Amino acid sequence: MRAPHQLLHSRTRVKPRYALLPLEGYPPSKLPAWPSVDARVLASPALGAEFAEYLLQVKAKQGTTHTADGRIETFFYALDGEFELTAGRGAKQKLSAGGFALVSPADNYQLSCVADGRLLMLRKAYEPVDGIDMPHTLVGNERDVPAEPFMGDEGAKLQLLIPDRPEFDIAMNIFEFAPGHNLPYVETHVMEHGLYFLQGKGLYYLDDEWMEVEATDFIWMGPFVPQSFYATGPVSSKYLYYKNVNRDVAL
Ligand code: UGY
Ligand code: MN
Repeated sequence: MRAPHQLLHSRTRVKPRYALLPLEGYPPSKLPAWPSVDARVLASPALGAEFAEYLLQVKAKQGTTHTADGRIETFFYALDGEFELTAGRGAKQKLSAGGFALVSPADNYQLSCVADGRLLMLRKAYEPVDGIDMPHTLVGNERDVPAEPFMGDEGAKLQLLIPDRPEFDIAMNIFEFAPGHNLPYVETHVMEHGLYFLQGKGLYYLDDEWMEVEATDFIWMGPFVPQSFYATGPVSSKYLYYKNVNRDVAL
């Protein structure tokens, strides 16, 4: 943390189509559903996003109780610490580092913290489609999800935490790049991203500029923002990102 008398340089960028938020400058606030928990809203409609994403710093015995509204689905990913989740009529499940859950809009849930830790939470209005059933709650851990080379590059591995099936309108993926590896092109697409940088550092291309990024940064990428990435090292770079998928354009 910078001493108060030092110069105020910042990598923070908030633009109409993207945002880079290094968390060092982001003070926590409180949410009614998470009593006493330090919460940072990383993305929301106020930024331009069509979803909400949060970083929650949770202490043992803190947590939340949620009543299903049939509309909002919620994704959790444990960065560290230990949590217990009960969703719908399912059994109590443990979430520790790398553990994740996508809770169906149809399920009540209770989440409590057993050992202090950080949780990423993402909320989105589920987009129903006639003839496709809403998915059930899904719980897993990244260590059980296969990592596939991206477009043939063994140094760029992609894990899909949520199956790519029509009932799911959300992808939550982990990308890991060995030092020196990169996304193979500047991609531009209708889907948006909420990206949390888990490990390492590198250069992110957003719109028309290269920017330095590192672990704990958050990036929002709106629809059609040109984007790419180089991992610089010395350790591999790893990020978890949200993407809206498997739905047509609403007109
Ligand atoms: O899935 C994606 O769109 C991914 N290749 N984007 C990204 O990493 N910025
Ligand atoms: Mn992308």
